Amino acid sequence: MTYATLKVEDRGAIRIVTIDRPKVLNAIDAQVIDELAAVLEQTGTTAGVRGLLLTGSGEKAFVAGADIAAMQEMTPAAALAFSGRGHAVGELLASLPVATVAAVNGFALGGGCELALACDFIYAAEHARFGQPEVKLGVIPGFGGTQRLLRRVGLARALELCMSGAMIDAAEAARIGLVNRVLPRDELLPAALATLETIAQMGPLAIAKVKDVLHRGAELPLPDANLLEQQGFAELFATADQKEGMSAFLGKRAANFTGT
Ligand code: CO8
Repeated sequence: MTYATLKVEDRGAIRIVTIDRPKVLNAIDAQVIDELAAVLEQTGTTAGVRGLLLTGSGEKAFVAGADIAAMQEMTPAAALAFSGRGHAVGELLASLPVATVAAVNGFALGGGCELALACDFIYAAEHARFGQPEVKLGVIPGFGGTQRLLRRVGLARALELCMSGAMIDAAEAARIGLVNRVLPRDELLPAALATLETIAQMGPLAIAKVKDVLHRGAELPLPDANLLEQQGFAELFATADQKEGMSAFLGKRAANFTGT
């Protein structure tokens, strides 16, 4: 399948999705959203894909936000629909049964920061910049930013970022827990790929389950979240992968997981 706004490449078991509108710093318009939704839906049902890396074209930007020119004349109803489609992409990312990494290779502003936040973790190049500058445009984040940022960095920092519109550098983003790792520019994609390849060696059902338990558990009261963990732990004992993983360990050999 080919896309007008995305480059999609499978490198072994890892799918690399690059948002490819460098002339507008990879700004997200409706076509980007639709194509992201299509590629994510397809990824969720493709057995061979065991990890997803999301990045932006060029060296300047991951994504500099939603496309301001495309939003300028939107009515409230159109803005609601656009935001809803953006949120659906965020949900698709969060519910993918494989690990997702945003490799942030420059500006991640507005919708770009929000898109990165919908990935399981964020790796950033040293020159990357993060921010939620929507208030400078007279609006607020509409792609999950207020809520995912709040959950990742806490209320005080989310309020400061969303209300000041200020940009922070990669080191500060790591300090506040928005970013997992900061890397020299040339090491960003190799490091993100290496992490995804390591995760791809694990039992795929266990990876899907632990991601689901963490994402869903984060929204539940602790007793309910702990119950979710217990159920997930127990369910995996009905799988061939649990038998294979434990007998491989005890037999001092590498596990051969089948995802069953
Ligand atoms: N939308 C449209 N075009 C953009 C955007 C954008 N978000 N960002 C940059 N561009 C364009 C510029 O207009 C410029 O085009 P041209 O060459 O034709 O003049 C080109 O990209 C290069 O940009 P600059 O010349 O501005 O480059 P600088 O290095 O001077 O500045 C910045 C880089 C700081 C990143 C600057 O471009 C900037 O501030 N961009 C806008 C950032 C922003 O405000 N983002 C938030 C947008 S609102 C949002 O994301 C809300 C999301 C919620 C809904 C989502 C639902 C899916």
